[in-house]
Amino acid sequence: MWKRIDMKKMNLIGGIALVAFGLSPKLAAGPYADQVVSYQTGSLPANLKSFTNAFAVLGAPSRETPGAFGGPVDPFSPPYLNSQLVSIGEGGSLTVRFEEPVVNLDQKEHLYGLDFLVYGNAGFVITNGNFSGGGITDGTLFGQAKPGGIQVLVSANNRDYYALKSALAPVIDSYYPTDGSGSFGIPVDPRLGSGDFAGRNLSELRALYAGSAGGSGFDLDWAVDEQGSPVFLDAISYLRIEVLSGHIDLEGFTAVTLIPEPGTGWLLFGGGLLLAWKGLLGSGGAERRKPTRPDQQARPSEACLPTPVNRWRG
Ligand SMILES: [Ca+2]
Ligand SMILES: [Ca+2]
Repeated sequence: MWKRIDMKKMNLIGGIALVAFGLSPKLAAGPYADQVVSYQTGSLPANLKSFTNAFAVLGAPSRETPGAFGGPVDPFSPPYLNSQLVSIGEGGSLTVRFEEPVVNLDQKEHLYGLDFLVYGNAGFVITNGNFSGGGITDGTLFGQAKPGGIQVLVSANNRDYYALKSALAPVIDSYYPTDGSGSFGIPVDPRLGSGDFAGRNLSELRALYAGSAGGSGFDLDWAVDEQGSPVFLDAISYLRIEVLSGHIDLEGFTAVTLIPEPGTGWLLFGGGLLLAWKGLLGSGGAERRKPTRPDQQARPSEACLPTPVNRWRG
């Protein structure tokens, strides 16, 4: 069971000073990260020295980039301003807190069993030279983080942290580029790889996204202790990103939206999936509920991708 801790009990963990930045004024209760608990910039490249506003990751990621060179955020046009992103360099870390815990549910209640999403600033490379709306990608990315240099850890109490380790764990700030027209909280099918996106234009990418706003999806079932043994977590309130090498740029964190109950409204997405969403898209945390502990919880070693979901339960 998780329990909320008093954020005034700041202390030293692992030699890293935890600094409470307080709540950002743009926030309200909901599925997004609510508070920056600590931020260490690490070693940032010179061009990212100004990307140190950790508050940028709180609340919902951008649907639009402001300014003269801005416009809608889509998989070809990721956010790029230091008001939208925070960067973390080698040796750095970022810890955020969710006011409403992120619950661990299986694929019957969370699409693909994923429990939270991390949004970065990677984008699909345009390979046909059309940057004015008719772009086509070869499925590769620009601005993405390199694999292997990042550790994602979670905690219910800000004391006991567990790494999320699995062959299935994605690289963050990589696939899947953010689409501001999609729904934050809905994961992209994690089986989709670069080849699936090759030769696609924007509307075809959106069809593959099937209503998702992109992001990298994580399953709390992937938690392991220091010995590498699986740990069952039914909910967490703290999320820490540690950068061991390279750097990453982050725009936000979202709990995964509950798959709705049957008969609560139907919506047809571009991907041809018939989806039922309670109260339509982007439902807040009020509809998330605490899980009961499953009798049979998949262990990370045996975790597998769920069978194709082409119909929501019911
Ligand atoms: Ca899960
Ligand atoms: Ca990046």
